[in-house]
Amino acid sequence: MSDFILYIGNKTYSSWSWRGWLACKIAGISFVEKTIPLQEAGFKEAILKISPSGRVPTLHHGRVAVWESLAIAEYLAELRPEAGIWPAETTARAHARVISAEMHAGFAELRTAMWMNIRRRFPGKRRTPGALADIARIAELWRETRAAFGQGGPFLFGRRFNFADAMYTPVVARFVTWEPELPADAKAYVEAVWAQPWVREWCADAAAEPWTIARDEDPDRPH
Ligand SMILES: N[C@@H](CCC(=O)N[C@@H](CS)C(=O)NCC(=O)O)C(=O)O
Repeated sequence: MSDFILYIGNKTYSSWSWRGWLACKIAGISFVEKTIPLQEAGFKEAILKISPSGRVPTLHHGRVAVWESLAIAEYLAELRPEAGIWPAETTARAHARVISAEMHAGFAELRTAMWMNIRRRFPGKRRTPGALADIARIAELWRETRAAFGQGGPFLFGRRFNFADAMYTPVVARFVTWEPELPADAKAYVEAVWAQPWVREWCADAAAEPWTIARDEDPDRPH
């Protein structure tokens, strides 16, 4: 029995859960996954029992509780420094951390306008000016990162999918769902991430989930 427990929301909708789950995969730990379906009866009370912020993902490891996605990655990087959660080289690692922090703290317009719903396709909808500005910044950030560090593979830091890629994986999912116009290099990155085996595993699990959040099924809901 694993001594790591990762609490997550529905895989279809819970973008932050995905990041925490990918951190566990990259770290190579064996962990028990416990799903608290968001918006189902009693979900908030259930989350508050395991996470003081009332949010998921939350990782429990013995007496340690870590309830922020970025902090989960940092905790696992300390426990498993060899796993490649961050790049090994200092400059690359600094860059991976800064673009991960930029994702963690930003792109609110994109996240509000084009929410994550892995099972649906809403092409062409919700191209608000703010979302398009966030998308342009993300495409630029991916381009600069790959130009500086991406040689030798399709991911932001080349061959290995690391936590910076994990931070942008739910953005990739949004691009697959909402199909905003993207430059060719961003499209190539989207395809590489979408084909990554852990990404496929999560999407297959999402497709099999029984829960639906009605609000997130309507692409024309009020902004
Ligand atoms: N800053 C947090 C964000 C976590 C978050 O917002 N999680 C959402 C699910 S994707 C949640 O728990 N929502 C519960 C709610 O809305 O009540 C992190 O990085 O982990």
